[in-house]
Amino acid sequence: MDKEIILITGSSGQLGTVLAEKLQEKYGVKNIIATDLRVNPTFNGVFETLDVTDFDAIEAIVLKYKITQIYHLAAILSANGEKHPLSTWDLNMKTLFNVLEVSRIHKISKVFFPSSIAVFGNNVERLNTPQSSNLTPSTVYGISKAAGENWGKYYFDKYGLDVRSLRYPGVIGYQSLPGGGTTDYAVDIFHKAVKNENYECFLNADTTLPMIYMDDAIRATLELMEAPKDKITVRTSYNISGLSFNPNQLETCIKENYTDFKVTYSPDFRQGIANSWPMSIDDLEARKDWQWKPKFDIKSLTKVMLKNLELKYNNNLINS
Ligand code: AKB
Repeated sequence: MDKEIILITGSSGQLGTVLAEKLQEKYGVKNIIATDLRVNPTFNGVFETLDVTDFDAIEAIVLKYKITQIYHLAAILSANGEKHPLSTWDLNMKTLFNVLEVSRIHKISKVFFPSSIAVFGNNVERLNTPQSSNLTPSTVYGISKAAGENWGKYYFDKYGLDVRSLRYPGVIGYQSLPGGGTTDYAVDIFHKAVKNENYECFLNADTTLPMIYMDDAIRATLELMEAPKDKITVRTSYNISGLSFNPNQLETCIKENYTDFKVTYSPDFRQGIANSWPMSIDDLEARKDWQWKPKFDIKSLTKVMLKNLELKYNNNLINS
């Protein structure tokens, strides 16, 4: 294998924080160039401050480090995006175009672009939503992801740029905090339980959504990126499934460990977004093309989340 030097945008975000470490383990610390607007204080490795809306700045980093692959994670998520629709569109698309163009010009070998279940809208089968569903997203974030998927395919078809993508469900991990999504409750609730506080959930108790545990999400990303090129039959973005649950089911699981834990339900504008999303995902193509299989269910996810957050809070590795 040729030496890979990998640029990550949005490396201080929820997924980027964990993905950067995994890529360091795989490719060597000095070969991973983490970039974001702000450094994550716990990150150890090569970091550059980067505003991905600035084409010259990203090009300078690509040239400086002789980058061979890019994981473009920087984006504004569903709930935050609804507060500023036009600037969210500008940022999500401008950063993607900069990454695609710099990759085309400098012959980057592979690009990863995260899409999301937010690309689906009200018109799909909400149970086991198929890969090939019509995309009518209800949020500006979802619209930008649906457009981004098609731009990735366009760059592949027209320029041969090897862009690969996953439609992530809500990602749940203890290592980092989510930043402004509709599925954020499923991480916040664990922090409250471990701090012995009550939780006020912004979705109704029976709102079932597709989710994925962080380890599964990272493994799916690496398995997709390592799959032989001729196995990639979906050039927009692959559906991937982890598990599905609603806030009430998660509350019940947490209460098996924290019997006094109390959750109240006070839905806000994010309920409307969640109602437009699938309840579960059919990921047949990912299973067929690169043998995708999730490992975590609601019980194993709850166990690992509580155990690791307890360790973090007890050792003051996280602010209360
Ligand atoms: C969000 O809630 O916006 C994200 C997502 C599912 O893409 N977690």
